[in-house]
Amino acid sequence: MSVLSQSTRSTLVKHALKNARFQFIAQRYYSNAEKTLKERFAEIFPAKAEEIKKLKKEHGQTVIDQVKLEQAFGGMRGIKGLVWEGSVLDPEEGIRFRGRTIPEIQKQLPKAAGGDEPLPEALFWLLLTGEVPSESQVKAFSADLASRSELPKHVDDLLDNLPRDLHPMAQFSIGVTALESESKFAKAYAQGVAKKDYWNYAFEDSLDLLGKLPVIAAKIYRNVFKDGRLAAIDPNADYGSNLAGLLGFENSEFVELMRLYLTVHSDHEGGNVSAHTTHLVGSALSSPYLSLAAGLNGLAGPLHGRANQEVLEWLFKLREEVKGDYSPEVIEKYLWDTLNSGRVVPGYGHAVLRKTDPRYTAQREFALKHFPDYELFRLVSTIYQVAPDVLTKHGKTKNPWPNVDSHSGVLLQYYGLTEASFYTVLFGVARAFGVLPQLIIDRAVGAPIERPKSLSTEKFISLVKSVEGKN
Ligand code: HAX
Repeated sequence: MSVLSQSTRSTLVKHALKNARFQFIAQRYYSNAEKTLKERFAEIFPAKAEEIKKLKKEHGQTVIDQVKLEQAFGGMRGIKGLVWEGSVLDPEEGIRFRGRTIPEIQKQLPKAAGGDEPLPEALFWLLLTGEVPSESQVKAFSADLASRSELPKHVDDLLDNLPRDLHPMAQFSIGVTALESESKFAKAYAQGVAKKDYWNYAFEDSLDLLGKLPVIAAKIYRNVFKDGRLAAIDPNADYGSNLAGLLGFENSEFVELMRLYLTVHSDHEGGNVSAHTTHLVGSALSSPYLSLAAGLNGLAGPLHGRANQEVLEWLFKLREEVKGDYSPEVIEKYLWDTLNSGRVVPGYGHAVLRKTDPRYTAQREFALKHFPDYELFRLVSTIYQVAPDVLTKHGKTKNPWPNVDSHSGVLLQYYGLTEASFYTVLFGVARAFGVLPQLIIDRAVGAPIERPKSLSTEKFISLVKSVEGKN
């Protein structure tokens, strides 16, 4: 929704006095556009909590899924047992954020002046409320986040004193954990605040945390790879622009990349390791700081977010070995060598997706628009032509198509952010945009502590015997 001019507003109000249709438009405008995110969420969530209560009461006993033994031993793949409001992942189509595909998000969300890419702050708003904010709302929200960016001295000092060879994701998780000292939720809980008010403190912690993440990430980057000096936050700039500036990049295309990157890496429904972990730890009423730090520790794994680093390292080895020959035959041989040595092809495969990841496609389109002839992009494109066939012939993976991590590193390389071990930190900043809205919703609707049932193999054997005996 765009900002209305003063004259359009007056016309709308005049018409609204007489006409029901205009009344509706005016109501929508005034109920949404003038409110802050917190005011809007406070208006919306009681109805959501009520809807959930009614659903549980009326349909709580309906059987919605059946679990096979192979799922219990297979990472619980496909079991419908989690509630996640922000996004749903379809195996064929990919992610939808509150019902919107990535191309729709790119069209519908507010953008920075002169920019083409969606603002991640607007996505946060959408994920939390289900509504697209107006440009003026996003601008105010960006300024709110920037105003929360300052780190406490002990976190600043802690990050400055970590060993430079400690992996950036470990540093990131330590920095976020140390912010626990700032938790308004933890303090309110200790003072015995009522359950119905939890969301208010989870909301404040989440926004404080979101505001501080670019500074933590950039401090790690500047300490480990540069001179340790950090630029100041611009209180009037949007989030992506501030993140780029803090990292030390001024190129306006890189700023656009950050906006796109943060948006597409944010949310991927609730079952992935980082989202699920954040939600699980939050369900014990750990603060948003401790919950996100736990999620980041999961994101740091090579089968999850660290795959973006693995992809780059794998690409560089490939480049070294093939000495400039990017012909499909040579790349096919390299892929087989990887598979025959018992390793996975990083950036390919997915636990849910069964087609090319639309997050990959969005990044590919960014490259096609800005640097179609870049050598590494051409290499990634040739791998995209060859790898799905090889992985299909190899016959193990259920999904031979590329995922988000297959492409992100190449975009960063082009603009000079070449240090691959830092890539998952950027993913972590983005993931906060997806998992923090759900934490706030969890507290607002009074979600319970998570506690699925586990059995030993022995118990599963007797369970299987008894079930099969009855069939
Ligand atoms: N290369 C080689 N083998 C692969 C493979 C790949 N890219 N993807 C899956 N397989 C193998 C699995 O290792 C598994 O082998 P085993 O039976 O020997 O254990 C078999 O194929 C079946 O796996 P699957 O059911 O298709 O996939 P999973 O749901 O078990 O795992 C993974 C999904 C993403 C972890 C997997 O595809 C993988 O390891 N991919 C490479 C790493 C990667 O790109 N990770 C990032 C995923 C996206 C993400 O979370 N980003 O953060």
